[in-house]
Amino acid sequence: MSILGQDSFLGQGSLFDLGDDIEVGPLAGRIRREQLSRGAWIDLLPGWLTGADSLFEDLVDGVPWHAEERQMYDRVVEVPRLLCFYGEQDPLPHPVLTHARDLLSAHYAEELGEPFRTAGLCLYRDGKDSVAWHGDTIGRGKSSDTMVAIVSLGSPRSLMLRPRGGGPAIKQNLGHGDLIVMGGSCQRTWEHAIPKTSKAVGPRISVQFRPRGVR
Ligand SMILES: O=C(O)CCC(=O)C(=O)O
Repeated sequence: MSILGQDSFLGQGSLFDLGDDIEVGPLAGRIRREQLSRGAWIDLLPGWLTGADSLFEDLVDGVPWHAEERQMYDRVVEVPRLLCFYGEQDPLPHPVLTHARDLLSAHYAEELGEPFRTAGLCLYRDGKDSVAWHGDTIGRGKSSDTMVAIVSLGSPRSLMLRPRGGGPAIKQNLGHGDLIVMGGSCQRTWEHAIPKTSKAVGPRISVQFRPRGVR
């Protein structure tokens, strides 16, 4: 029985893509940059990770997901998604994620000046799971430019971005295997969120690679 309450999440065959080999391809010449404002940007590469159906299932079943709680006024509420954080020394739950992190580190080495070191995994079980507007402002993201790279797996969800302090939001749809890198000042001058949706969406896993100290 999986954490999602089904015997086999993809038991009826591939829901997402048809490839067998789990792979991430080269980034150079394929990833495209979109400038936002105030020194923020996003890089996008749809379908970067291919053949990821079995990866998705492995992560659903193999990652030690846990719920977190937070204080909301006078109540403690459960954060509406499941989480697992892999620190610098922790082996990642699948070799393709290690490969993805290393490719990202190599591609952005000069611009970022340090490698991606940690991985935060989030499981959005359905459209009721979400994350509110925020920037990753713990660590370097608070005061200087940094990068957060996200690989999205499973059901498509919208990542919303808006300038901190006001301004129109932009919507980035993230599908199975898509890569988005938020860079420049994005964590301190913009905010991002995965809103709830009333659409009948299935589960999604987000894998976020960050440099040391950024959360
Ligand atoms: O689900 C996502 O891709 C975004 C996650 C996120 O912003 C976070 O965990 O800080």
